[in-house]
Amino acid sequence: MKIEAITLRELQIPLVHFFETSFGRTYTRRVLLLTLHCDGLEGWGECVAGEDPFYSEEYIDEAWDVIVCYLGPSLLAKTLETGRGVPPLLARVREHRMAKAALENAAWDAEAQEKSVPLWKLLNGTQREIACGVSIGIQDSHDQLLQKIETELAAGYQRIKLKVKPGWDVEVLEKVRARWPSILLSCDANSAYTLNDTEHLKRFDRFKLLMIEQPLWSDDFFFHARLQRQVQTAICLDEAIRSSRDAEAALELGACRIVNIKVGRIGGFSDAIAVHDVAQRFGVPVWCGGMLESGIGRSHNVALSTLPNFTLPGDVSASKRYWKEDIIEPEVEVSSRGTITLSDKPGRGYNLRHDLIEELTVRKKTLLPAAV
Ligand code: NPQ
Ligand code: MG
Repeated sequence: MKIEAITLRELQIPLVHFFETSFGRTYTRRVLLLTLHCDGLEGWGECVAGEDPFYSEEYIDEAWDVIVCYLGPSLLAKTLETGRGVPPLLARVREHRMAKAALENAAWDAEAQEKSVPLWKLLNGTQREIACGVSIGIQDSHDQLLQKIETELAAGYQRIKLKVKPGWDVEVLEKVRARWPSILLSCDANSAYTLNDTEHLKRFDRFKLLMIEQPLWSDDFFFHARLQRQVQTAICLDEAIRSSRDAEAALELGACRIVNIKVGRIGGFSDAIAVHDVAQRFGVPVWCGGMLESGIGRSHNVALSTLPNFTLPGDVSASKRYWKEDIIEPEVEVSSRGTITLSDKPGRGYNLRHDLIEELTVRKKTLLPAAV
């Protein structure tokens, strides 16, 4: 596959319902999509960076810039055998993992089409049906939250994850558990606590949560290991795991008992698979996180979730939970048993709605190889 051109697009898509975490509230997603044009094929990738550097340091305007100035030019006019050929070409640039992932995943997307195999099989996925959970943001009231949980349980989702922060935690969990004593329930703090909150976090133990996700600093696993020795609930790391080396260090330290895998945060499918493999070696389950993706990123998450050690329900939910209309056809749909079934179609398995993509696009730029 020769990379003849790369198109960047920014889409602005309003969320069906705002999404609030310990770091803030989002109403509209700014989505960065990439297209690799190679040999008549188009590989698509999504950069999941946020609008602001709050979940991690990466954000969309910076990702756009580093792709235009550095990462794009490193790929242009190159010939690739596989998606795995991308990381070495981008390695000179430090970090910027979400920007790199968008390019690498677009190459896998193209490779699956070229080889006429489903992307999930190209990734060595083994599960034909994946388990889905939902992540429910902080609401304006407890009643609104309970209402939302009821709706998602009725839809069939297998696990409910609640966003928590100081002031929206124990009391909320208390009410939810009183109403639903035995559902799979977890919480995600997005780094809202410190070790000074250890006694407070121990109070979460009585809610029998599946896990508490990233309670402490976004760059830490040393102090999470200290916390994990103090609480019974399994800690899951999200933000802090950026590579397979991080995963190995965290697991050897005992910093967590579950790992969240987001292909953007880790920097692409190759390294996400490596994190999956490290966790598997340690006997630690993984699950697929979410970044409020449009259909491209969502379909890529679905494919990744088919690997064998994705044994817990992911934050991979139906398109319609987030978007009035998604940019893929069919949309990602979740069965009444809370599962998504993989198709045998070649490539990502979901077609693009080019007209809708065009309509939602607010800026677009095509990179071409430098003239000789
Ligand atoms: C998490 N996602 O697991 C993230 C955090 C998150 C589905 O809980 C804009 C950009 C909004 C990035 C909201 C879920 C975001 C975002 C939440 C990331 O920690
Ligand atoms: Mg998280």
